[in-house]
Amino acid sequence: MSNNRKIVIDPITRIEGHLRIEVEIDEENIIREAWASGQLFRGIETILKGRDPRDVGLIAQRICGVCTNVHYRASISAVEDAYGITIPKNAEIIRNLVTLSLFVQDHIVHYYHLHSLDFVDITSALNADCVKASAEAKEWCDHPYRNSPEHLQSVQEKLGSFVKAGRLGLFANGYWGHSAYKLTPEQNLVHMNHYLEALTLQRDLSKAVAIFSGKTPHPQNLVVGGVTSVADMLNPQRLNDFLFIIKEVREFIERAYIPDMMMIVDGYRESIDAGEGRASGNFMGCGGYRFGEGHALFESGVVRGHDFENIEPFDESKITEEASRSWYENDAPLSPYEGETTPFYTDLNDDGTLKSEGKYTWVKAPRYDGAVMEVGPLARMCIGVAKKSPIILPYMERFMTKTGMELIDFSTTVGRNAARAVEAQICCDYLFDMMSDLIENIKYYDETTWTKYVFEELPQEARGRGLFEVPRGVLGHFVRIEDAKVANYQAVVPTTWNASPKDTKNSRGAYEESLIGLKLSDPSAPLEVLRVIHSFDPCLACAVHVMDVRGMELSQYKIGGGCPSGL
Ligand code: NFE
Ligand code: MG
Repeated sequence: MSNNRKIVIDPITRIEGHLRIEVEIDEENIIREAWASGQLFRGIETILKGRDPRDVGLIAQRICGVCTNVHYRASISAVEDAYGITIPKNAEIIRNLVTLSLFVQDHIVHYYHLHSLDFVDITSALNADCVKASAEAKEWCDHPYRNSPEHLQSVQEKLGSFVKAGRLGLFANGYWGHSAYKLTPEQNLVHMNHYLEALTLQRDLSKAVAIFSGKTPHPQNLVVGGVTSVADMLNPQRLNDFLFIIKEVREFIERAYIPDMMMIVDGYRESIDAGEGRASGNFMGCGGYRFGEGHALFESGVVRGHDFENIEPFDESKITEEASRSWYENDAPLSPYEGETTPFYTDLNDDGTLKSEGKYTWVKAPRYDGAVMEVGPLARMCIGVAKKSPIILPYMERFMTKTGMELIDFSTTVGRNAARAVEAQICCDYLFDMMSDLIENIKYYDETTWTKYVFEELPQEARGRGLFEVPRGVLGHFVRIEDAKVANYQAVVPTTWNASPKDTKNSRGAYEESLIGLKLSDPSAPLEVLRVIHSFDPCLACAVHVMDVRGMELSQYKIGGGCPSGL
C-alpha cells in the first residue's frame, strides 16, 4: 500500500486571486502528483453576450486589474479584426507604449513584491553589516542602485522598526528562517532595499501609463478604430514626462533588478542544476509589438519538449479549450469561437479535498494541437533565442555569459524569474524606440488616431480575435457577432494556459507538471511549492472569468485581505 499523503495549500498567497494547490508526497517528501485549482467563480464572458460590439472592451477590461489594459486592448482588437478595421499607426504605437510600460510594471511588482520573499529572508537582512552589504552589491553591478552604506542602514532601521513594533504587516507569516533560504544577510539586505525602491517605481509607472490612457487599473483611451489620447500625443511635455519615468525605471532595471537576479541565480544554483520547477518544455508564443522598419519585439513559435532546434510555426487555429476536469458542462475540446461556459459544479470530497479523479477547478484546459503549453516570459525568451531574434538574443546572451546559464536552465523556477527580468529590460529599452517612431510619425506624416467607420454599414455577422503577448503569456479574445450584437465571447488567458488542469489524456497543466519530483524539506512549511507556483506569476482573476447564466448562487466565499485586482 502506498504511504503517500496529501498536502493542501489553500489559498496560495501573494498572487492575484484564489488558487488552491494539492500535492501528493511520498515517504521522502517528494511530490508525486499535483492538482491546481482555481477556486473563485466570476463572470465576464457571459455578461458580454448580446452587447453592442463597440462596448465590450470596457466590460472585458474588468476581467483583471493586474494585467490592466490587456483585456481592454485584446477585446477592442477582436472587434476590429471582426470588422476588418485597421487602426492608424499612431494608435498602434500608443497602444504599445501603454501595454509595454505595464509589462515592465507588472514584472517589477511580481518579482519584488509578490515573489522575492520566497528567496529573500527579511529577518536575516536585519543582521547584515551595511558596509559589507554595500560592497556585496558592487559584486553584481558597477553602479548599484541607491547603495551607500548609510542608505542601507536606513533601510535596515526601517525594517527593524517594523519587527520591534510587532508590526510585520505585509511581511508577516513568511517562512522566515526556513532552511531553503540561501542568501547571506548582506545579500538579503541588498534585495530588501530594492523591494522598497520598487514600491516607488511601480507608482511612477502608473503615472506614465496615465499620460496616454488614464488611471490604472482600468484605462479609458481605447475605442474600436483607434485611441482617444489625441491631445496627449500632440503635447511634447506629456511625451517627455513619459520618457522621464521610463528612463528612471531603466536605471532601476539595469542597476537593481538584473543584478539582483544574478545574485539569486548564484545563490540558488543548486535549485537550477536540479531542474526544480521545470514543466513539460512545451512553449508557445504568438509574437508581436511591431516597431521601426519591420521589427517585432517578440517572435512567434511553438517548442515541444525543450527541442529548441525544431521550432514550429504558431498556428492559432490549433487552439482549443476543454473542460473534462473543470466545473463546466461539455467536456469536448472546442474552438474558442464556439467555446461554452456553462457551469457544472461537482463540489469537493467530504473531507474537503479536491476530487482528484474528477472535475476539480474553475480553470479550463486550453491546448495547442492537443498539447499542454507553457506561456509567458520564459516561453518568449526561449522562442526568441531559438529563432535568433536580433532583439532578444543579445540580452539573453549577456545574461547567460554573466551567469553561466544555458538556455535549458531558464526552464526552472529560478530561470523563469531570470527570463522575466531580462524581458523587463528589453521592454523598457525598446519603449524609447517606439516613442521615436511616434515622434517621427507625427512630425513627418500624420496625426491620425482613429480610423473612421460607419457602424450601420459594418457587416451584421462577423467574427474576429485579438491575440497578444501580455505579461503572463499569450492572451486571446474571440468574438462572434450576429445581428450586430455579440453572439459568443471567449477569453483564453495566460493563467488559463499555465494553471490548467489535466485533460482527457491526463496530461498535467504547467503548474502541476512543474511540481512533480520536487522535494520538500519541511512539508509543514512548503516554501518550495510556493516558489515554483509564484514563478509563473499566477492571476486567477484572469484565468477564471465566467458566471452562472441564471445568476444563481453556487457557493459562498469568504475572502479576507485585499485583492490586488480590486475586484
Ligand atoms: Ni490578471 Fe493576465 C496577464 C491576462 S493573466 S494578469 O498577463 O490576460 O492570465
Ligand atoms: Mg475563458
